[in-house]
Amino acid sequence: MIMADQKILAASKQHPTKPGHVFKYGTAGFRMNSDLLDGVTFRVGLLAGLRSRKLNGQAIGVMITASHNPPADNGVKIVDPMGEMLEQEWESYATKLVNCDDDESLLEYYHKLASTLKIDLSSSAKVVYGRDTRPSGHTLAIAVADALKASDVEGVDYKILTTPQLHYLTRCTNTEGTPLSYGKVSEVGYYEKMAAAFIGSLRGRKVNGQLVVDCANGVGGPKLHEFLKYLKGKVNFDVKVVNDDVLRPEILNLDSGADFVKTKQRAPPSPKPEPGVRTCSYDGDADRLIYYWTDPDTGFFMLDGDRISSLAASFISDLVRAADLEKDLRIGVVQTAYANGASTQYITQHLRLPVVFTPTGVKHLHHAANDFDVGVYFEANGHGTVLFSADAIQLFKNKAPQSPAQKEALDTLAAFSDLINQTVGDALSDMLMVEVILAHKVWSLRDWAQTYNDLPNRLVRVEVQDKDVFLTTDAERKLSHPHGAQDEIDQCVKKYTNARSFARASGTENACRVYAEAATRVEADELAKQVALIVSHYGGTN
Ligand code: G16
Repeated sequence: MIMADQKILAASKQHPTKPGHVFKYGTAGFRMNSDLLDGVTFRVGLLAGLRSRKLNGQAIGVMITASHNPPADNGVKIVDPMGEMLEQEWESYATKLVNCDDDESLLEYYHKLASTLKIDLSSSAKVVYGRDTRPSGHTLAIAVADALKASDVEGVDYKILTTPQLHYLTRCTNTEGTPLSYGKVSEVGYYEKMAAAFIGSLRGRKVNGQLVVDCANGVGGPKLHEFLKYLKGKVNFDVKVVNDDVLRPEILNLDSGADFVKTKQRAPPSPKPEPGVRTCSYDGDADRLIYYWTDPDTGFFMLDGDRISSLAASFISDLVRAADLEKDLRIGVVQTAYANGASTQYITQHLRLPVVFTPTGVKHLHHAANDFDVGVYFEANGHGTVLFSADAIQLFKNKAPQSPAQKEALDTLAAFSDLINQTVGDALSDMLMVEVILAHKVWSLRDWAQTYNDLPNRLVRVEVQDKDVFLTTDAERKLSHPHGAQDEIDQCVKKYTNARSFARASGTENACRVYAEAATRVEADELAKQVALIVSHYGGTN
């Protein structure tokens, strides 16, 4: 046996996978109780090295996070060179590699992949990696490091980062020194870029009043504090950071954060919501964002991913019109089945923009958004961004303006395209984007909320014995399996006004999700309950 193989075998013995488990690269990589992840993460490290070698030594990212999941969970996912999610075909290689029964079959499959994909195992390779604040992240990062060392891959450990920062660093590493350079290859470079683009996009407009940011006691807290230092003395941005305690890992995502706000449809109980104050929540790894306020008269009001999407699409299409680029650029919006029907109607009928639907998972939305010159994509849960094509960015920077108004629109678009993270949804960048738009429009959250009325909706989590029996079709809007379940859902939906409902297995949690919307709150709640019962019946109650 050659030396290189011996090194991999020896290292693999230090990081065994737990027998009796089947692992799957899901919506956002492998995600589960952290006790099960050491061997999985080691093998993901091996695959990331192979991917880098396959792509001529370009850096590949590995992020260790379980985002919105409870503190006991963790996860690991691979990031492609431009900061996008791992190419789908490789997800199945990852699943197979991770599920190899023992060290020998692991090595065998590793070589099989190398030979079928024509990967030269002696070529150079690089992997950059980071982790969120979960205590288990530290040992999992060691598993990645050991895999890289054993397979002779250069590794750069960025330690604690938000997920979008790791995506940013991956892209910066691969574009450094080229005309496509995305920024300085450092965390500081990220803050500097965001700060300059925020100031550039505001173009002298004032951010109105205080913004409270709930960081879910995750990595977003310390990173936001750090970012704010880069604005000091340059712009007046009054931010109060709350739920930013990362020293007590057990409170990560507890009764706080974007997922809590979206699913419970209420503000985190702590700190006590201040009536009328503009507030937003990040999730545990700071890639999702939800806005809301508590009105002294009407109570809680949420502005979720659909609202952020329509706000961005409306602002950008107005600017594109003002810049006289309407005929040159195709703007489109990407949504999933979770999008509120009223938002889709607003975008297609009021903004007159096309909407495309994909399955859940930013990897799908990102891909579809790339088909437009300006592709706005957000999941209702607050995960998303806006992608600008190279042509669009060239036009913003190089088109000769015919009037001061056109110049203003072009300059704003150019700065705006720098502000919005082009690699993945990013709570910090998205928050700055929303703040810029509100400042330009001189809007409060109430003004923003008045653009359309959401259909009342409800999202329910249903624990079943076997979530994998639920298979979907039609961009997850219908169940193809188990037979009979969709018919029952259809019959149920018919009983309510303007109603829609669907069920699907989560790709990040051991549960199914049920979404329902209808003309009234009572009907939406009732429908969600009925469909949840159907799901429990077909999936076997836990
Ligand atoms: C991940 C994905 C999102 C997806 C969410 C929930 O988010 O990146 O695209 O919407 O999981 O997915 P599922 O319904 O399949 O569990 P995060 O923020 O948890 O990484």
